[in-house]
Amino acid sequence: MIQPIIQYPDKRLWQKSKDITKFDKTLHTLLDDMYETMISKEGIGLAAIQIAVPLNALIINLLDEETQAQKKEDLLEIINPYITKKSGQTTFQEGCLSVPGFFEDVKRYEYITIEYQDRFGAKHIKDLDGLLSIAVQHEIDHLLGHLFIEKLSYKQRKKFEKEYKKAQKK
Ligand code: QAP
Ligand code: CO
Repeated sequence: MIQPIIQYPDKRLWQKSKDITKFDKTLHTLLDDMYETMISKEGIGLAAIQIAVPLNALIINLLDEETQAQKKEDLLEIINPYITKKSGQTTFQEGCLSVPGFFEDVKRYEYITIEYQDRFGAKHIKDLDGLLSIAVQHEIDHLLGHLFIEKLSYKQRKKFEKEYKKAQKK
């Protein structure tokens, strides 16, 4: 089922999510709901807390390079992730379904290594680069209770506040 997405400044976005211990039907329903909700809003990444569930689960579904469409077979479901290596620096114009309509350049690590589990509890280790590395860092920040707008420069933050106030008036 499509679930409502929590939006800034909802306090729940600042809470730390907890590790998942049961890889059961409840988890599978959560992951399926996250996927439906993300696709319905044309997102490429979503953390469980964005649909009000404070658990360490995130999904990513980047566009296929050739067709520019999202293929479900490319869907990554990442449970209980942590970054074990990070290096380099890259900048990308990020957005977030919890901060709709706002996009700004954010600095991230270029390369990361993550350890995580899949929906069945099996453990995986992956080296990531490119947009996938950026997306995973953005979503892991959600699990830790952080939003990309916290990483903005003073000038970028002023732009955000101005645009946010303007959008509220409508
Ligand atoms: C996270 O973000 C991400 O404001 C996923 O009006 C960010 O899917 C991954 C979206 C940066 C990689 C790089 C945002 C859609 C989607 C909006 C999203 C909007 C419509 C954001
Ligand atoms: Co986000």
